[in-house]
Amino acid sequence: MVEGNRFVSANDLQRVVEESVQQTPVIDIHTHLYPPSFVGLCLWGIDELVTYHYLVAELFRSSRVTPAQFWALNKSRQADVIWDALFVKNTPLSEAAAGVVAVMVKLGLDPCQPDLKQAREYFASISIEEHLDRVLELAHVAELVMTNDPFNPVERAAWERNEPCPDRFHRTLRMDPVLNDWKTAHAVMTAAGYKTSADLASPTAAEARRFLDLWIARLRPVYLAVSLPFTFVYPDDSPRTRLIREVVLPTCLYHNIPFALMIGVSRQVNPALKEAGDSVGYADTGSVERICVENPDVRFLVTMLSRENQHGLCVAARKLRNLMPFGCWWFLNNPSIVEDVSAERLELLGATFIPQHSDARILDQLIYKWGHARRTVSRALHASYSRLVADGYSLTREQIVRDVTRMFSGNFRTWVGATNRKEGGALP
Ligand code: FIX
Ligand code: ZN
Repeated sequence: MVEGNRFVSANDLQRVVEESVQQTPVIDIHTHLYPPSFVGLCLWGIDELVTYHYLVAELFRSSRVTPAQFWALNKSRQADVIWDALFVKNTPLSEAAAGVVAVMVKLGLDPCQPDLKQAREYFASISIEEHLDRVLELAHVAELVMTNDPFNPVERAAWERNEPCPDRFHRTLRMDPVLNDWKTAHAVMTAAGYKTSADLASPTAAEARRFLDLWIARLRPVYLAVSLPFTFVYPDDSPRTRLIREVVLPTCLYHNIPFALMIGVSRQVNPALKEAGDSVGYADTGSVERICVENPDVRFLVTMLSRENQHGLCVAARKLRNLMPFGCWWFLNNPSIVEDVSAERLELLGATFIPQHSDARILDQLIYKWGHARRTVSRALHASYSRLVADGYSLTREQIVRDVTRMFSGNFRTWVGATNRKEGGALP
């Protein structure tokens, strides 16, 4: 038997690791969630769960309905079509479908119903405020990080109305329009009175920074973020490289906040699927190394979408102390891959990475995305500790809890809060 600082035996190891992983609160560093006050943006409930874009993509493989027919339906009819095709006529085997099942079971609902009647009655009987608390408790999520886009008119209006945002919902600033669609970003900035120009001529950089400074003062983001295509190359002679060098990185340095790069998406390979139409491509980890080497005082959070990029990202992080790998993003968010990637990261980086983020778009998803992530991460951790104990190391529960806490919140807190970096403060 083991307690506190006494050594954990090989027999008890799996149970102690699972308990530690299950009981440790997490900071979910990348989601698309909004607080209840952001009406229309805060998504929850069975119809949203079942029409998640992952399941929309899967619908068209198990049904004869066409995308045009599907999009012509209203939300609840879309949910009925998906429920029938993926949960009634087929076994919910995929991770996304199994996720809905896991959420329903945790909420006391029957996932084997022929329709969504029972589930809809349940969600109609509860308030979002009480549901929010329950979901965060069930998922053991202490704080989460939003994806905030000041170029999105609906969201911009909500912030300009000063909609209340609880502290546990951390903000970010999404740079996708600035770095992937300057035409749109330039139009929004110009409409807001900033003297930017399509060709980036002066004073575009200074004006764009002024725009970001205003939104940083308004949202107090924990990081700036961008998703980048798999073709991303840094540096090159594109407007993107100029905007990164003249606008985004100086802004990160000035406000001492990290820059998150999410690299490897191939947007809209099948536009008929709308949000479900994106894909993946193998990206250049050399670009990650070069931007980190070129900017030693900027802290980078990096996740890469392609499975084939995971090893390169791990090795790059061994060379670059301002590079924090995080999460098993999107198409990697599957138990077999999360366990594999986490095991490799433990072997190459110890506990100096952030194992997962949920990317949740619907509040309820936190329940299964963290339930499944904790299960797989604890398996990878158990394998690493087992080897250590088998080699004769005396491991304590306290050490295990310390490692898990570091990966689930400590690394992120340091990354976004470390103000002493300039004085050469050591990484934790
Ligand atoms: O760029 C992103 O933040 C991606 O996560 C999303 O675009 C994507 O649609 C998603 O929801 C992945 O899980
Ligand atoms: Zn995302």
